[in-house]
Amino acid sequence: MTEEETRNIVIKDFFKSSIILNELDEALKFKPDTLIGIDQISSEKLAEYNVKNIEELAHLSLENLPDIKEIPPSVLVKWVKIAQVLEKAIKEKIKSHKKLLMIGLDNGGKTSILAVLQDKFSIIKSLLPTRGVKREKLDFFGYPILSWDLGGQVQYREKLYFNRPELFFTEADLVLYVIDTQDSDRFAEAANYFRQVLKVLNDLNEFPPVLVVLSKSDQDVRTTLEWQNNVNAIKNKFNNIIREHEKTTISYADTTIYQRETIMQMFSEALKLVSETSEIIVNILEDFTNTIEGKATSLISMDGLIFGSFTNSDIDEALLNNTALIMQTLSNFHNSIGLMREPSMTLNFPLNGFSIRGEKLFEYSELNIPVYLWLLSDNVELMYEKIDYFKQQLLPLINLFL
Ligand SMILES: Nc1nc2c(ncn2[C@@H]2O[C@H](COP(=O)(O)OP(=O)(O)OP(=O)(O)O)[C@@H](O)[C@H]2O)c(=O)[nH]1
Ligand SMILES: [Mg+2]
Repeated sequence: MTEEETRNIVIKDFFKSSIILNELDEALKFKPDTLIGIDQISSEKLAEYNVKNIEELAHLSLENLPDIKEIPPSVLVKWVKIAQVLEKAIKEKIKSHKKLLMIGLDNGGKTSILAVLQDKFSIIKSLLPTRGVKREKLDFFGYPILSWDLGGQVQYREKLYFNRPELFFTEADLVLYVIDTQDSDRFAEAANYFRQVLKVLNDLNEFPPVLVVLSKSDQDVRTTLEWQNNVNAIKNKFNNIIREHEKTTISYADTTIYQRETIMQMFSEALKLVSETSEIIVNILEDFTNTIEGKATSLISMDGLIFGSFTNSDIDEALLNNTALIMQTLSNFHNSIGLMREPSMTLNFPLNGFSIRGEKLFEYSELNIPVYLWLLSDNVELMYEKIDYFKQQLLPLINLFL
């Protein structure tokens, strides 16, 4: 199957089965009720407000939605967002890869993070400082990425990147700015470089999301007061710089190469910054969690990519995600010694009055990686009432996410 054909199938998942899709861009001219989840009566109502097709639905302004009695505003918002994601996917025909820029001082841990992402643990010990830029194709869960690892030694920073910034800093989909949390002597230098990078992006009129990676947050170090002070010092410095750049979205994530899951979680965060579909996934999780009276839900792939989580309590979210990741590791081990994968896994906490259950929803990418829906609830059985509807809404989004 060609890539084009694959994309068509992904797009087709958003539509009811009755449509025939020949040319991708034709799809935008279809009536709203060709989409799964929009009924014919609502579609006719929308037409009265001059919204006759998916493109027009995507172009409604979220700040100023028409007041349609028969369609609750929260539902309309959801439809508009889905139409927007679809329009973007179709118009771009989805770029063949995403460009990831790894930036930071020398010895910060950039190349090591890329090695862990690719499970190349054995090369980490023998890594040398990166000379200039190293470009590499990564396949992250079937998500095609072109990483640009900008060696951080001072000669490259001063003589190469800022002399011809357009060669390095344009068209990035994501910037990971890596800073060594244990090297407090160099925080000022790292902040200075960060400021230069943001300035050059700004001058080029480029505003990719930026994730500040707090690297070398090793398990034994994290609990020390010194490390916590270091992280606060970094955030203070960086937040000051960020304030000068209101168009750029920035967040933080800490990692250590000694715990692969920290790198996976960081990368999941990063992908959420890049992908607009993730917000819709969280909306759908919210809907689902509320209808089945759960405390927290998460959608996680078997190799640890968290597509989205919903909860009203951060503690519940941490409890659910950490438990789920460990149970998945256990399941991977069972699988590796030849056991069949269980479609459902439950951990009961009878004294605490709740359970955590993971339910396999589907597999994604050509690698057939299982994706589990995890639920923390007093009554996990309720999840089965709505799960099919939920699955139908999520599947096309997951395929677009990647
Ligand atoms: N303790 C600890 N050491 C790390 C971690 N990540 C990387 N290192 C070590 O830090 C050193 C530098 O790592 P690199 O990945 O080569 O750093 P880099 O940012 O690519 O450096 P340049 O290529 O010079 O820009 C290596 O000795 C790594 O083993 C981590 O999470 N914890
Ligand atoms: Mg390097």
